[in-house]
Amino acid sequence: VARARALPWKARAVEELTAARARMRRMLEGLPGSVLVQQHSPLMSPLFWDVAHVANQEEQWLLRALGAPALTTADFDALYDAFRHPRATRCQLPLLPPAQAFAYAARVREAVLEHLQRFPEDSDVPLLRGGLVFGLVAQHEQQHLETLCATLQWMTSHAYRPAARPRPRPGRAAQGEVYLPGGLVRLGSDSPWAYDNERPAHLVRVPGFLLDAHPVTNGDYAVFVASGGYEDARWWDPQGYAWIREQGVRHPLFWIPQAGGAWLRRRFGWVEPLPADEPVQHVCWYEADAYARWAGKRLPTEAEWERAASGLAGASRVFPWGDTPAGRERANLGGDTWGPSPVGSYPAGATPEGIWGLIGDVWEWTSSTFHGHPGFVAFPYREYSEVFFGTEYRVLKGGAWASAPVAVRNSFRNWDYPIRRHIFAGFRCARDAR
Ligand code: AVJ
Ligand code: FE
Repeated sequence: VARARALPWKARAVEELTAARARMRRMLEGLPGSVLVQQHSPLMSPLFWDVAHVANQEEQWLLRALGAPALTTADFDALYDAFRHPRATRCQLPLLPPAQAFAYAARVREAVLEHLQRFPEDSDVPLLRGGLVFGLVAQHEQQHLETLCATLQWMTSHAYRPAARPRPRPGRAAQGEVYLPGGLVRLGSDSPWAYDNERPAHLVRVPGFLLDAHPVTNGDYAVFVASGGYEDARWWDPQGYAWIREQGVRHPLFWIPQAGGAWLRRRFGWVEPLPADEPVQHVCWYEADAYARWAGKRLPTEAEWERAASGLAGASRVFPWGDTPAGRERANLGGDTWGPSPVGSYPAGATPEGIWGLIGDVWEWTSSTFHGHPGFVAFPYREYSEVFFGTEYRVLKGGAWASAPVAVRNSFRNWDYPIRRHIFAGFRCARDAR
C-alpha cells in the first residue's frame, strides 16, 4: 500500500538538504574564525562545533547506516556526540578548525548526493521508507541552524548584523479571545518525516476552551513588568519566583530598561527600541506562566494548542490553514527575517476559527510536560526524544521565525527547561470556558 502511494521523496530530500546548507553558509560566511571557535554562552556550543556535528550526524545516518563507506572513525564521532560532552566544555576538545569543519561537511554532502543515486524511490530499506532518514537529517541540520541563531544572539564580541528579508505590513489584527468548541482531536502524526515524539497519531477528547487570537505582545508584557509583576509572588510558580529572585530577573532577556519606562532591546549586534506590536520573545516558561496568571488566564495545554491548530478530528489539518506547506504569506519562518513580525501580519496563516500566528514568529510555551504519545517507539535512537521524557521539560509548539518550514507542523514538538530564556519563545494565553 505504502509503495503504491510512494511520494517522490528523493527530489525533496535533495532540495531540503541543499536549502539547509545554503542557509548555513548565509549565516556564517564572513564571521572571523576567532568568533566561530569562541564560547559565546555556557549554554551554547561554539559555532564551529555545530557545523561538524551536523555533518557527522549526516555521515552516520545517510552514509554509514545506508551502507556507504565511513569517512571518519568512532573517536571522531565521540567529539561531536552531544551526550558525551556538555556544551560549555566542547571548545576544549581537539575539534576540526573552522575551515576543516566546513570542508568535512562539504565532503559528506558530496558523498551523500552520490550515494542517494543507488536507491530507488520505492526502496524497501526501512530507513528509506518515504525518505524518512533524509527527512530527519534535513530537519536536524535546520534545527541546529536555529540553535546557531540563538548562539549569535548571545554573541557580543562581534557586531553581527545580517541582511534581513523585509516583513509584510501588519493587516487587520483580530483582537481578544476565541471560543473553541471541544471534541475529539487528532494529535501527533504518522507522516514519514515526523519525529518519533510525534508518533503515533491518536485521538484525544479536548473540552471547549477560550484561546487568545494572538500571542502576547511586547506591549502587553511591558504592562505586566511596569505594574510590578516581577515583584509579586502571587503570580508565580514558587520555584519560578525563587529562581527570578536569586537570578535578579526583572524583565525578558535582552530587554534594556530606559529612564521613564521605555524599553530598548538588543538584537544580535544592534540595539533598537522595543516594538510594542511584536510577540514577546526571550521569556522562560515561568515568566509566561506568571503573566497568564496575572491576566486571569493560563497557558494552553499542548492538546489545546494542537486542537486550535488542527481543528477537530473529522477535518484535521497539518497546518493551521490547511495541508499546504507554509509560504511567506502564511508564516514567518526560515530565519531570513531575523525576528518576529507584528501580530496580525499573516491573515492567510490564521485558522478558520480566527486563531492567528500559531506557526512561525515565536515558539509558544504550553503548560504540558514532555512525554511520549501512547504507543511511542524510539526512532532512530533513544537520545533524540525518549531520554528527555518526564516532568523536567515543558513542550513548545509552532516554531519561530528561526525555524525552517521543513521542521514545523502542528504536530511538531519542541521542549526545554522552564528557566530557558534564550530560545525564540513567547506564548499565548487560554482560559476555561464557564
Ligand atoms: C528539539 C531543540 C530540544 O537541540 O536539543 C538537535 C534538537 N536534537 N540535535 C536540541 C536536536 C539533536 C533538540 N531540541
Ligand atoms: Fe544535534
